[in-house]
Amino acid sequence: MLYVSALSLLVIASGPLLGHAQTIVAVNGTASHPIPKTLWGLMYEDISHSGDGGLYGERLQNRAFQQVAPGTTQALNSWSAIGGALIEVVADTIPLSSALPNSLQVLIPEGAGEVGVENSGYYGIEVNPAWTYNASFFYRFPSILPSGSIAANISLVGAESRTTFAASSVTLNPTADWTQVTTSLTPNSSASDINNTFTVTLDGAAFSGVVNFGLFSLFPPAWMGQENGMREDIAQALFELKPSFFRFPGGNNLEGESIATRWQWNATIGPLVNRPGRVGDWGYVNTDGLGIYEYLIWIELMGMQPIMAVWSGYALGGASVPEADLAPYIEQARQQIEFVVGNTSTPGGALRASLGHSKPFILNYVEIGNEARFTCDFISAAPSTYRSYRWASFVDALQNEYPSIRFIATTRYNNPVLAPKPKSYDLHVYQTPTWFRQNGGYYDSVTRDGTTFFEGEYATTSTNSSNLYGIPEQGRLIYPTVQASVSEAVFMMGFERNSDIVFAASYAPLLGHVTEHQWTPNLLSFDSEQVIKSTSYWVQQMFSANKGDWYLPSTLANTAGTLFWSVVKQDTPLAFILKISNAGTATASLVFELPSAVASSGTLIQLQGSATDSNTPDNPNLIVPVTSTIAAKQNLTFTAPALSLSVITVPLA
Ligand code: LX5
Repeated sequence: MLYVSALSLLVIASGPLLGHAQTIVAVNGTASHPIPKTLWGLMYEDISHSGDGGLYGERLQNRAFQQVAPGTTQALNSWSAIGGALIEVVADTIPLSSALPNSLQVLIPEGAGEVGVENSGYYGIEVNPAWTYNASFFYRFPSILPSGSIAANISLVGAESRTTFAASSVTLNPTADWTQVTTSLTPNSSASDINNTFTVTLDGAAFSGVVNFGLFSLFPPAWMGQENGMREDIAQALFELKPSFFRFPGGNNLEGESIATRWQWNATIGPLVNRPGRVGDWGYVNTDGLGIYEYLIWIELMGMQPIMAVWSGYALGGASVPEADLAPYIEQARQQIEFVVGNTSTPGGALRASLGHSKPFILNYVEIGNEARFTCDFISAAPSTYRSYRWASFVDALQNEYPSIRFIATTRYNNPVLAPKPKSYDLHVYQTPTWFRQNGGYYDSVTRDGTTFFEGEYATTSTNSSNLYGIPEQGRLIYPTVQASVSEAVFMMGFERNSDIVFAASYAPLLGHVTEHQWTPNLLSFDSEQVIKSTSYWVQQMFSANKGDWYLPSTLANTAGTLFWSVVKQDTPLAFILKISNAGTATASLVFELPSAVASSGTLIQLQGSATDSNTPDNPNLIVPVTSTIAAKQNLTFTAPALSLSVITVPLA
């Protein structure tokens, strides 16, 4: 049970000088528990183009015509013809690979001028003269061969202006065999907007006939130079959150609408020509260019550790694998973990080493499935099959193989009751600002029986408790608001206070493209050239960058109120860190009775705004944290502005 003491008595004293109530917060000098290193991190899945078109560095959409029906308009998604060229996606008679059966067939009419194809990217392409883009594609001449080598021009062009920002000529040899060409593009200037395209053109005077293209790519420098890596600005914004873990690959996007379309780790490794991609769970094709190996390398570069999910025998469309047929899926999960941590004498470890990482990756946490909690899901047998055999089947087999890994169940806590008893649960909540304020004590009364918790998904989705997943007109948020973010901060203070049992927590979803998204709000929104750090992003950053090492119990706040706080102690440099969330519309005054003498000044980081203020594409920095110096003393008086989160760091004397 949570540590409570005389401290809990909330004392409201009227401030003689201030003429309004002052909240007295007594702070205990004895820590109740250490703050886990893993407390703040990231929940990720490819939703709203978080992966393809977001974190993943590739700029071309539908680059390899994966998982599309040849001959359809949909198959040409993001592609269009230039000049008189006739284009179609075909099931190639000689596919580039068994994984990539489709190619883009381009007919160059007799006597045509410069004709070809163009790709509009993920709703635009940023043209940045500071970058050298790697560009490439595969080609073959399926029927008539050119009489000799011909030139193809690869360019970055203004979609409307047709201004050429970068161009390079490559040579196509007269061959019916798939051949890759690569080149680099360095723009001579930046474009005024993102309405730019990637073009490949040939001179119809030099050749008329058919050429098939496959697996195009346009890849600017990736974050930290990772091969086939991450988009720099998005990865950097995530890095600045100082996250300690990365939950992947999902979320729903792990599960697949069907068993066949589930996420499969082994389909996401090796050369890109061998990655078939899949129809993701959020209405678009995942290229799987961002595969398990790329995730793990990036997680390591970011200084995080993975919380990795394995598929657990259930697809979102409602299908559960019968118990008798589970073995190959359990084996696939075992091999997934072996790929991550197996030593090189194992097939998985050897495969990892062959990709360039012989040392096992860190892996302490593995989730069995995602959200096997839906008892209300009328089409789903998920909870019952998870309870009746899937949980036990997976965890028994995998725990036996990997005794040092902590396996996480994805049902509600003890609902349904699972056997064997899970050591950890991943709980999710999407709610209103009021709910988050009133439920900061969610874990306060949880029995301490060794079970630990990962709050793998939480966010304010709406201001309307009877319609949490509705539309904006019904209260759904498009972008986090100040009111939502300072209320989430109260729930996060509850994680700090209970971080003896809550070892990790992550807002969700993490990323969303402003043009095409299946869910709002998101922690970070982006388009093809800018990243919008939401007010909730800043709250996450203010907690993660000021995590502290020890939790100091203090007077408990009134959960029905609007003023909340937490106090932690940091070892290096030695300091008290006070967090104050004032979700009210009036300033509020507090006195912190600190347990020991402090320096005469400290640092104040403050996020403050009007309740419905949000950072948006038109005004991405409307609300940002402001840092200043603050006078300090052992009895520290602080006036919290309305609708604000304040983080005060006071060095000990
Ligand atoms: C939610 C929960 C948004 C998604 C799920 C995640 O973050 O993928 O784990 O989807 S939901 O509510 O539609 O199931």
